[in-house]
Amino acid sequence: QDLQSRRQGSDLQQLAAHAISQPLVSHIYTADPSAHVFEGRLYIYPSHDIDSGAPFDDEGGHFGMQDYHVLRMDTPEGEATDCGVALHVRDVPWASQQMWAPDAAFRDGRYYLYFPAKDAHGMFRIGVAAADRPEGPFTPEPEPIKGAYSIDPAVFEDDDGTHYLCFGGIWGGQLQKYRDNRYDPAHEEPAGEAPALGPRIGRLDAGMTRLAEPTREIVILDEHGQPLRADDHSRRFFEGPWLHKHQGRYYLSYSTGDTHLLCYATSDSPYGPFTYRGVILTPVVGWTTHHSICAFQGRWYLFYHDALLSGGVTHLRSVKCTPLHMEADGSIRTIHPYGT
Ligand code: FUB
Repeated sequence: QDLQSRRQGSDLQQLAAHAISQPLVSHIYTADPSAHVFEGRLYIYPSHDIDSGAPFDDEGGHFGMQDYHVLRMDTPEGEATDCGVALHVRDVPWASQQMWAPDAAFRDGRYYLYFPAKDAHGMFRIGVAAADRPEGPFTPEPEPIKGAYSIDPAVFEDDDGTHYLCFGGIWGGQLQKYRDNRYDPAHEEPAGEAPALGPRIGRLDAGMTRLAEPTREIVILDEHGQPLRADDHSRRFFEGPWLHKHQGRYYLSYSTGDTHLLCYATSDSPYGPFTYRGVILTPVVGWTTHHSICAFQGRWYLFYHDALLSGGVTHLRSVKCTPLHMEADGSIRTIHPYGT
């Protein structure tokens, strides 16, 4: 992480001059943007980055976020409005700290915020909170969602109205401690030619606060139909899964973590297997990269973050938005956040 920050530190001014987009807001730091169109407007559900004073560590302890603010935009090119605090960790009975990347969904007149946080034992769990309005305030369920774990929830609504909860992140996100939905502290990230770990996915029930089935692991295949290897760090899943659908095909996009790429894979089922297709976004300033993909008035947009505004402080990030080009063959054109 230090190496990445140092390399970028010397280039910051040049990168800023070539940045393809500006922060949506600059009065607070925001990250991990999950964008949706609700009531004809764009609502963005980001993490709210703060400097909590926690020391840097490999588990992401320095990401000490405590609450969520929802951002609203009339158009992707317009001003973003900060709708204020939507949920605070002190109001979540089971959560103790680290309100990481959230997502939101709508069903039957209610809005739902899905969020990871550590419980009193230091384990990441995924919670859900409900509201009458897209911007909240959200009222949390008293317990985390049974059967969900790790971080980075993303809720995908299919054309038939079915909602799927997808989640997962390795290293500080603790996904490597689970096999077949069972936790074992002895498990580590697989190594070498062993298959890489995949995010988990399960259908939500109609009430949107429970899983309707045990989650399954999503497998990502290479061009030969083999699961991506654990040592394939420039392609394997790390964190930040996101699902969208284009021309009847499912797209899974995600961060490769220590190689700092946003990649994507496609499938004919939300459960996969998905086949790796390429890079969406080359590395941004800061260690993490995390995104969402959202259509607004017939055009696709990538919402992402970088740490340029804070001068490269990796846990003080800013969310941004840029058009995303889907090619005629269904591939996604690679975006370079600071020009080519
Ligand atoms: O924002 C905290 C964590 O950093 C997120 O959960 C990860 O996806 C990474 O962006």
